[in-house]
Amino acid sequence: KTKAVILDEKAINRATTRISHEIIEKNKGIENVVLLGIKTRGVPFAKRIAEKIKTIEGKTVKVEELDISLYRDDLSEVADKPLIKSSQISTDISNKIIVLIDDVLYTGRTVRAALDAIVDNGRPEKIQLAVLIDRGHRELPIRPDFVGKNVPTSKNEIIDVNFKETDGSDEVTIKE
Ligand code: 3GP
Ligand code: 5GP
Ligand code: MG
Repeated sequence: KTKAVILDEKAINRATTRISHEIIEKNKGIENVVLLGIKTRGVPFAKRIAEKIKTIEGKTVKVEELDISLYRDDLSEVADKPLIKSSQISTDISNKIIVLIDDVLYTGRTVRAALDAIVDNGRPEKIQLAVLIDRGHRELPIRPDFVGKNVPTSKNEIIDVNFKETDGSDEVTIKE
């Protein structure tokens, strides 16, 4: 019921800018980097990072999309098996540095499914993970390389991520 704003538009923008710089720094440029956004909101987030990288480095980084659907009982309960609906990674990812990008990291099961999809597609040089919000409660040994904000949550809380592209405004809130 109660809603608290975790990130407003400016804070989302700053976090996106910082993560973009960190991706460039960690990889000493973006020569071999491909951004892989997890649908739905990982995709607009990935595109924003690509825009920032273009502004910072003057170079275009490829953005691909991965569609993973989850069996679950409700919004806060994610069941065991994230399902890869369709994965059209159209780029040859062999020897590329893949940066997986999602809005929220929770149990880690979505990322694990994404790793399967990537590995099925080729042998990347490295895979890294960027998320806007890490809400904790991992059930697998997965940790993000780049984080917008760590937000300790209880399991019945929900992080509401709104982007202009998908929701008309930029705001991240927490509610029960
Ligand atoms: P997304 O597709 O942008 O990630 O899963 C559909 C949407 O429901 C997700 O949008 C996400 O924002 C929202 N959502 C809120 N809580 C949860 C949750 O616990 N698990 C999942 N899978 N999605 C959640
Ligand atoms: P995981 O597989 O790590 O449990 O969950 C990650 C996926 O579920 C992400 O794609 C994310 O969008 C969604 N998710 C999990 N918890 C939340 C949440 O509290 N808020 C939102 N917006 N998405 C969530
Ligand atoms: Mg998501």
